[in-house]
Amino acid sequence: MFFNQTTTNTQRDRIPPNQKQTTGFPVLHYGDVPQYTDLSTQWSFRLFGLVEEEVTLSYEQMMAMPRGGTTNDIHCVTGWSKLDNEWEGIPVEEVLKLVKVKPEAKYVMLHAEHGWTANVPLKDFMTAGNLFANKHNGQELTPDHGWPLRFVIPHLYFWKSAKWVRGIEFLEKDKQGFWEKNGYNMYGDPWKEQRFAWD
Ligand SMILES: Nc1nc2c(c(=O)[nH]1)N[C@H]1C(S)=C(S)[C@@H](COP(=O)(O)O)O[C@H]1N2
Ligand SMILES: [Mo]
Repeated sequence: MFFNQTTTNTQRDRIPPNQKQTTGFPVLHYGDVPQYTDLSTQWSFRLFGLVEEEVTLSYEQMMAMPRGGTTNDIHCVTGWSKLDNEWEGIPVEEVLKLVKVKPEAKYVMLHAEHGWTANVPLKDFMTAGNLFANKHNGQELTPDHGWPLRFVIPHLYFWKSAKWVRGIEFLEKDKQGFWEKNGYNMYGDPWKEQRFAWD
């Protein structure tokens, strides 16, 4: 399925408070960009935690999944917003068909390379249009933007959109991810300016 999440608002209404529009595509992350020489042996994608049966996919299996796309605006907590991003990849709804999530699961933790994590409520994770992207504006992602696969959840600050994503953990209780442990907000709604823990 293809979504366009940008058409409902006028251009001005699309920039959340205290954000500035950028036309570039800044690179922002903690740590080193992962290097891969062979994705079939160095990469896998794991669904675990509160599921009936854990599933691990190879890169080839992930790329063979049903595909979709979404066009949206992204908002980094450091103050830049980038409008009209076209993402392509595997919709969350397709990934969720691979497991039976236990009813007590209410949160997910996105796990990325090097142990980096980000937490989001399960309900937000499942929002239509969210996807595991391998393409941005028609091009394969570059390594610094998350190749081979990144999560995209545009209605929260962009730090929740884990680059180099390697798995989803289903949890009963909310838990801090990497930036959340470093003082950032557990939820991160850009329209409410939920930047830091105390916001
Ligand atoms: N694995 C990982 N993903 C990450 C981050 C990170 O440090 N590590 N930073 C986040 C932040 S703060 C932002 S703004 C976006 C930036 O994505 P970009 O570099 O493609 O613009 O990635 C998010 N995903
Ligand atoms: Mo960010």
